[in-house]
Amino acid sequence: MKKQALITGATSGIGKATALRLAADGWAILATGRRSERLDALQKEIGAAGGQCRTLAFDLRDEQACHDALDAIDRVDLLVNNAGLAAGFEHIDRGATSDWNTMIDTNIKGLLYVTQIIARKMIAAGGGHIVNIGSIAGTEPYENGAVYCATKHAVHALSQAMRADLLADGIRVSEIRPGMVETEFSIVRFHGDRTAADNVYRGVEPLTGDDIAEAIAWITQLPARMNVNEIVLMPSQQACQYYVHRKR
Ligand code: NDP
Ligand code: 8X3
Repeated sequence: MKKQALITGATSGIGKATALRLAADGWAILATGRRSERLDALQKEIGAAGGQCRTLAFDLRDEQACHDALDAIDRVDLLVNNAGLAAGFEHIDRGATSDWNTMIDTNIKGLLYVTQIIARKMIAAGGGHIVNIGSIAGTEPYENGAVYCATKHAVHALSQAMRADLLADGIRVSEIRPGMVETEFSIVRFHGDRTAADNVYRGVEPLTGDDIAEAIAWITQLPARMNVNEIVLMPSQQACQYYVHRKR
């Protein structure tokens, strides 16, 4: 029987790349996200390549929807808590509270709802592995990103605390904290403004979703005695949040 990997936010970017990579590595994929047409396309793509994929379309901000979608799943060997977003780029006095609620409800509360449901299944099964997608924003807060950074600080704290909570249950917890990755992230952050989104990556070769999937594929095939607590993955042109070398 194939091991099962549940990936949240598999309709785009890092989550989609991870679903394709893990399916190619022999995992049976449970792919989630809200956009069901994209999930259908992903399922077809994985199936055409000889892999297995089931899809679950729901909004993980809705606790009951998480239960309706996930309670009936028999086994999850790997949970990749990837779904998340930034919404808006403003100083704290000008940010939209609706954007703040969306980020907090998705990046923190949604991650918690899914994690609790799946952790209980892993405990019953005697083990598992949870990979949280954090960010360098989880330790390096920046101007105009207060609430997004706060949510990723929360993911960083939760990763460390859940690693301790689940230690005796044989559940490994890893956190991947990337710098710039070119996905739909910036288009979402700037509410569809492609010029503003493109400007984020101006003069830089950012990471790709495949680069992050490569790291996830590596840490999930390590021996059970070995855990990667944390990986910080950066583009070569980005030293940290504050130093980016842009080529003309
Ligand atoms: P994308 O916008 O490309 O993908 C985000 C994914 O999250 C989509 O599949 C989206 O699916 C899903 N998602 C968002 N909201 C919800 C929701 N309410 N319910 C269910 N699914 C949801 O961005 P990335 O791939 O870049 O982002 C993935 C993760 O990586 C995020 O947690 C982000 O914070 C993190 N990250 C990104 C970096 C970057 O530079 N891109 C750097 C560091 C971390 P759908 O819209 O179909 O629901
Ligand atoms: C997403 C990338 O630049 O906001 O986490 O830290 S950044």
